[in-house]
Amino acid sequence: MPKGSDLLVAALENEGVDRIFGVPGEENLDVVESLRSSSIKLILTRHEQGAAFMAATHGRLTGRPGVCITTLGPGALNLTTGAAYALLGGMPMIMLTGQKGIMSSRQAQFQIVDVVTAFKPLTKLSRQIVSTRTIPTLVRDAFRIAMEERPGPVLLELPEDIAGEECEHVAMVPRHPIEIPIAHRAALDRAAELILKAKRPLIMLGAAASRPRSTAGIGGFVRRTKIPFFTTQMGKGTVPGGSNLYMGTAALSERDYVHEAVDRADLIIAVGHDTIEKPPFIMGPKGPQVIHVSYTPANVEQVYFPQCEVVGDVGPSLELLADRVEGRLHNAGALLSLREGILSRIADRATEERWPPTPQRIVHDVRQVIPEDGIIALDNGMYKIWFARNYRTYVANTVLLDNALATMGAGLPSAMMAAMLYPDRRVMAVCGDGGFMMNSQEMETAVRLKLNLVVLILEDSAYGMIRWKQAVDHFPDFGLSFGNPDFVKYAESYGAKGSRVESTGDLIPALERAFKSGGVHLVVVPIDYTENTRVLIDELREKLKQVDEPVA
Ligand SMILES: Cc1ncc(C[n+]2csc(CCOP(=O)(O)OP(=O)(O)O)c2C)c(N)n1
Ligand SMILES: [Mg+2]
Repeated sequence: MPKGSDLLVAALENEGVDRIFGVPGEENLDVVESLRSSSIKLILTRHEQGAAFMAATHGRLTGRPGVCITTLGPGALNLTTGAAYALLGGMPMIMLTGQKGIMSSRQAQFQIVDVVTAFKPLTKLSRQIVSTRTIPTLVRDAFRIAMEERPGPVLLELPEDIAGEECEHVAMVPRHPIEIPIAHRAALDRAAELILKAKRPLIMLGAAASRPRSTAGIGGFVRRTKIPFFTTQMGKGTVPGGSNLYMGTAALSERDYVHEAVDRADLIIAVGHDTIEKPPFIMGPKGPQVIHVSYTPANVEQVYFPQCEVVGDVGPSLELLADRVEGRLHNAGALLSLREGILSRIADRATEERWPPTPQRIVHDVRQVIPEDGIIALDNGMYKIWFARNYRTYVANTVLLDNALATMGAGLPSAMMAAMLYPDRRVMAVCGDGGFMMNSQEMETAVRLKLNLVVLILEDSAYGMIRWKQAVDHFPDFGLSFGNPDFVKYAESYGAKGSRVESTGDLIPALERAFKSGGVHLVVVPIDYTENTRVLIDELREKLKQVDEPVA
């Protein structure tokens, strides 16, 4: 006779799950036993947070939920940051947590936390499984909810007595495809009218534009309308940055060079914008009108209140919108004359020899060693702004950055997931010395899994972004510096390789050597963060003083 845990694992197989990440506890042992004879691989991590970041990234990259498993109480609570990462980032994920038995209680309240309630604000659905018979339907429902727009995390708690209970076999619920409806004709007509009237239109690609299902249709819209576009941090790559319509990425909310185009636009077609991102521009009473094109309606914010909405499956809806305006847009390229000025100033100092290297130089050199389909996964720190601003992308989802929860600690686990899914592509984690140490224990997991992965650590012996903000706000330098382990020895102690870059000219060769030697390779380079103030404060402030002439 099957047990509850057998039904759970069969239901996961029914969903096409091939890996589960996590740290089991004694309450999960029936599930572990059921996994042993299943087609699903159990991937142990060294902290539950790493498991959640990997599972969420699986969802982000494939559109199908990644799955993670933990014990009750302490293990489950270690998933909170990963749950928030998936919730804000719109990443489908299933979290399976154990619990003490619910039919009798032989350990009183030991380790018991109301996990289901604790996760309510961090998930789309958080439920306890109370009977074996409901397992197939609950699992099917959990996957549907996690995947449907807006995607996100779901938690299912399986008490150990339900997991171990013998039961009749219950049939699985077959999967079937679900199409997302296309936007209403009236909405498309209204949007087309605004686009046809616009004198200086601009497209913005946001976080939801990077969903695996979105990317094809969006490229077609940009090509057919020939309207220049910029991206948010999480919208990078959906349309190649090599396109001659790319105007830049809004890594700051205002005043950056890309905002020269934004400020002059009279219409912004915001594709897939999700206001969980730090605002890519600030709407005001006088600024451009905005058409919101996405899977879900816009939420109204002080800084984002679109005047027109096209809600539906983004790719096919944009195709219909392009049908209405293609060949009739006389002002499509009105803002293009700004492009060269924006991009050339962004590239400033990208090849400077200074030691330690500038952020611009590091971004430039990383781009040289990553092929077009290679993936970089960023942790959170000051360098994220520089990568968002300066790194050109050619393929969707080749820059995995988190501009939603913006948590530290996700860089290494998300890169590991990318390396598991795409073993033939180059994958690099880019981490600060602070963020790397938050989940550095997953180096052991990466070595055990025999991943090919380069981890680039940018060393400033500080929580650099906060230290910079402290200086910008005229506080004295205090409380944000630390010491580091010897990263080369640290890597070697895990059975990985390690190397330290000793001159600016050695960064590219060191990264090349790391990729060519294979396995897990940690490369450490110091970074000169004086550019943060020189460019992001002084230079941009100076630019503001210049009188901006309208372009058309
Ligand atoms: C989990 C978490 N804790 C704290 C913060 C706030 N925070 C944002 S960036 C940062 C410093 C990052 O330091 P590091 O990883 O060394 O990168 P650096 O800015 O120095 O390049 C901190 C503390 C955060 N985003 N996430
Ligand atoms: Mg640092």
